[in-house]
Amino acid sequence: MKKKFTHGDASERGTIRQITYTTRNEKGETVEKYANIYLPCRYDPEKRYNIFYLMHGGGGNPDAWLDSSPLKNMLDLSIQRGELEPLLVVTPTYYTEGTGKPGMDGEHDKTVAFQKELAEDLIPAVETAYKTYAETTDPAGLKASRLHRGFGGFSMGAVTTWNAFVYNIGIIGYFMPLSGDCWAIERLGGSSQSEKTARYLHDAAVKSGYKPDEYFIYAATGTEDIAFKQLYGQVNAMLRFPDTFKDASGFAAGNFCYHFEEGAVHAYPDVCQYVYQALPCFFKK
Ligand code: FER
Repeated sequence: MKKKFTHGDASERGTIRQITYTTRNEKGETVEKYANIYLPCRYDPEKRYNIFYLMHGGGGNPDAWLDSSPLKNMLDLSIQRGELEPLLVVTPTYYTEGTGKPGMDGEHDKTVAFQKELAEDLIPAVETAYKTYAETTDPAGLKASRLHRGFGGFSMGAVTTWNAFVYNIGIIGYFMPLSGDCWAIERLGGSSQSEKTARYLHDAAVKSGYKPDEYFIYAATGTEDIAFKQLYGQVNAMLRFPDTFKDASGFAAGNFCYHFEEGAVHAYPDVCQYVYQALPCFFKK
C-alpha cells in the first residue's frame, strides 16, 4: 500500500465546474439536474481525458464528496506529484428530487433507475461539453471508449456502482465500489446472500460478453466500517468465481482488487483514501 494521503497546499490547482442536464424523474416528468466536474490544472479543451464518475452515499447530493472529504485537494496533489494522470472527475446524484431516506428499501430502486439516466442523459451531457475518449456520445461512441471511463461511489454510491456494473458494463470499464455491497438479491445481501449475490454478478459479467481483462473492479472498505461485513462476505464469495473475478493487486494479473483498511470507518475522509489508492490503477488497459 501507498502511504496515506494527507492534506497539503497544492500549487497546481484544478477547478470545479457545474454541468446541468435534463432527465426524467420517477413520474416521467422532465427535470433539470446538476453535477460537479473537476477539471485538472492546465485543463486543455482540445485534449482527451479519462473520466471517473463518483457517487455520494445515502442522503447526499452532488456536493457531498467535495464538502465532506479532501477529494479536490487529493486530486490536485496526486496530479501535481505525478502519481495520477490528469483526468476529469464528475460527482452527480442519483436523486431526481429531494434526498430520500438513506438505507430504506426504495433507495435501491433509485440506484437502479439512475442507470438509464447515467447512460442516456448524464454521460452524453458531460462528454459533449468536455472532451473525453468518446468520439461521439451515442451508444456506439460510449461503448468504444469504455476503458477510459470509470464509476465509483461510497455506501449507497457503492450500491449504485454494483448496479452500474450490471447495467452499464457496455459503456464503463472500471468500477470502484467503496464501503457498500450489491443489493440486487436483497438489502445488505453481500453478507446475508453472499453466494447468490456473487453468482448474480458473475452471470452479469458472463452475459455481457466481455472477458475478464475488459472490466476491472477495485472494492474497498474499513474493518470498522458498518458495511465491512457485507463487502467482506461478498468479495470472498466473488473470489469463488475466478473465471470472472480474478484476484489481482493493482490489476497486474487480474481484474479484481480489494482492500480492507484496518480501523477505517463509514465516513467520507476514510473512503477518500481508497479513491487515492485506487484511481492511479485505473485506465491502464
Ligand atoms: C452497506 C451498503 C450501503 C451498508 C450501508 C449502506 C450497513 C448504506 C446506508 C445508508 O445510506 O444509510 O453495506 O452497510
